[in-house]
Amino acid sequence: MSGLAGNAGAIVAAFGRHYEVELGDGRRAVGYPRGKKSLFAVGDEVELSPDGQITGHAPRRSLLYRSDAYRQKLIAANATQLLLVVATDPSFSDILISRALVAAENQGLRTIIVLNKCDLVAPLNGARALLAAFATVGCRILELSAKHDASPLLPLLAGESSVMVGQSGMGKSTLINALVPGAAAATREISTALDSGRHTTTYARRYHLSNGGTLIDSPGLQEFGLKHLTPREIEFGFVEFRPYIGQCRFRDCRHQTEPDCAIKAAAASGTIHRRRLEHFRQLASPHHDESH
Ligand SMILES: Nc1nc2c(ncn2[C@@H]2O[C@H](COP(=O)(O)OP(=O)(O)OP(=O)(O)O)[C@@H](O)[C@H]2O)c(=O)[nH]1
Ligand SMILES: [Mg+2]
Ligand SMILES: [Zn+2]
Repeated sequence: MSGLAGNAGAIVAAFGRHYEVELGDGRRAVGYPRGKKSLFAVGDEVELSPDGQITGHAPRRSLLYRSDAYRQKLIAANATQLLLVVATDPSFSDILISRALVAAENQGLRTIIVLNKCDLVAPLNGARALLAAFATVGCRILELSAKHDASPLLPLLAGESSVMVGQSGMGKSTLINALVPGAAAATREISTALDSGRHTTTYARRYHLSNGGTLIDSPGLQEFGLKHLTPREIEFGFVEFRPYIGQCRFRDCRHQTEPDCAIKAAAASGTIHRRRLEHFRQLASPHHDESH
């Protein structure tokens, strides 16, 4: 590991107040942050003191995180690829996709949108219609059914450090179980009416794939706050806007109500999807940062 001596390894599970660390020789150790704050994420390369304190971490190649007015929530460090998992059922939030795309784009992560549960026929076309807004954002959209065959995803994960993000119940852990033999990630199977145990994922864990990639399962999220990003960084996350940037009448155009806005014109002509302009306007307007 570059720059780290001693007991060094990668964080493979994050429990909030402590971490599971995979050491260079394959052994697992428990790591504790020095202060109260959890400043590390799955994927971080850390150094442990003999008593398990995390004494340092290697520079990060990427850090996927979200933030609200009060705090940051680290999702994954050193990932190369984001898998945004949505499903035909239950329904998903499309602005949450735009939010996660902005965060990923600003950290140099490639994104794949996975539409899971395509075996459920009735809600399939509705889900596809909601995803149509993302057809021109430069990320692949993969349809599959984790329950029946998750293998189409596997070649896209080879050699990559991927992290799955999505709302609860979309099937992230089911995908893990389909792709990683023996993973036994807890999924939300509700077997009987008395079963109150909804086995929702409560902490992030990284798994090794047979093709050399790694894949992180993370707890479902309902919000993806971008308080840490400036309006320009949010704009940067809307890749299909780029050909039009600099073509508005005003150089500092926010693409809201300004006249002669090239983005607005592109949305009117259909080159930019109307929903994406709506998402941009909500995200770039500070008072609406947490609205959906
Ligand atoms: N019909 C169908 N159901 C699926 C499929 N994939 C997952 N499910 C079901 O969806 C439910 C939720 O799956 P999970 O894998 O626990 O979802 P999750 O995204 O990990 O949820 P959180 O851990 O709460 O974030 C379970 O009952 C799964 O059996 C699929 O391809 N088809
Ligand atoms: Mg889960
Ligand atoms: Zn404009």
